[in-house]
Amino acid sequence: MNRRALITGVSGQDGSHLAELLLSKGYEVHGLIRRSSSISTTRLDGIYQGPEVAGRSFVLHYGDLTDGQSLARLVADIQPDEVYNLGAQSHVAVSFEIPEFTFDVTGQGALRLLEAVRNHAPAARFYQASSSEMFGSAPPPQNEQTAFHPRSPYAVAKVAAHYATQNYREAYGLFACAGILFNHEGERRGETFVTQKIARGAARIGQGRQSELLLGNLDARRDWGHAVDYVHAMWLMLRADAPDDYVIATGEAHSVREFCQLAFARVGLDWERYVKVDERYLRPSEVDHLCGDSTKARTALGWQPDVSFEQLVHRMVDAQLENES
Ligand code: NAP
Ligand code: F7E
Repeated sequence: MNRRALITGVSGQDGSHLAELLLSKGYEVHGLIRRSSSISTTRLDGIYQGPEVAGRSFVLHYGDLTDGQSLARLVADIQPDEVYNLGAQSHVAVSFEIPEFTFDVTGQGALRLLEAVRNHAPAARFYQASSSEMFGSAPPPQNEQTAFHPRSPYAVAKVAAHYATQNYREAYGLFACAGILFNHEGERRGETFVTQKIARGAARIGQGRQSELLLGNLDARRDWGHAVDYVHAMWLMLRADAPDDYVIATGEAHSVREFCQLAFARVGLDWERYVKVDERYLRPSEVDHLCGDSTKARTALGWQPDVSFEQLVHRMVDAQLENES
């Protein structure tokens, strides 16, 4: 029998890569999507199977992390072997604008899904998408022992979801793991995250379609990896003998400024001529420096990233150049 997985956030960057990975391993994959007035499943175009496909291995279901009943029904009906909770209002800056909604989806949503698993599929293995944002202003390098100091409503919600995951493991014996993933990007990254904004801006400016790029804090430092490497780590965590939490990171941090320099150099331009700082993109409280120590995952899971920082920047800019042509 094929293993069966349920993925929330399947239409997002990570969800689409994870669905592809699991399908390639012979899983039957079920994905949760929200109803939207316009199509939100373009990242899934390559794997979509309509209801007319007999014995399909990829099935989308309507549901929402704010609707506990829909989650309970889906978990009860699907009886997944593995549940990956990737759904979230995942934009840090936006979380300052819609904190209640962010907490409902990103924090309480995880609790609703854990409750659905506990009640309807307690043997399922559960993955929670925790985040390096939980470390906030804790100095680098950050690892599993580092105390959290969240700096945004998004990060506060992720801390709540993280502790809920640990609590369901301890209280009910669920095989529940939290992956504390540092920033990971790629060709499918949403357009308002800084890396894609820069990749797209550099490509468009290089093609003469845009004249300048407005950004916020250029000094922020992040440990940026590639999403394909990181979804592999999620899958590895659920293969371990016992549930645990792991930091996933490259161990290298770069500033937003360095990302700009490499991205514009890819199209033969000097970034300083085109990038302008606009205070509207500054955050009420910022996370200055994230750099992860993923020794535990490398040792216990045998995980390591393949894509370097330079390769990541080049792949993102090249994809944007193709999009725009
Ligand atoms: P993403 O591209 O923003 O995808 C988020 C997904 O969540 C989308 O499929 C979105 O659906 C879905 N979603 C939003 N609200 C929902 C709701 N109310 N009910 C159900 N689904 C909902 O995020 P990502 O970069 O793939 O990240 C995946 C997960 O990892 C997120 O939980 C994120 O917070 C976390 N994380 C990301 C990073 C990173 O660097 N990428 C690092 C650490 C942790 P729509 O398509 O309909 O909007
Ligand atoms: O910002 C600075 C900004 O929005 C990175 C999410 O996936 O990773 C992501 O959160 C840095 C910040 O990602 C702009 O102030 C400068 O310091 O790309 P970002 P993030 O906030 O790190 C974590 C791990 C997650 O879990 C989240 O879900 O870049 N920055 N200028 C800017 N950021 C944006 N978005 N736009 C700018 O114009």
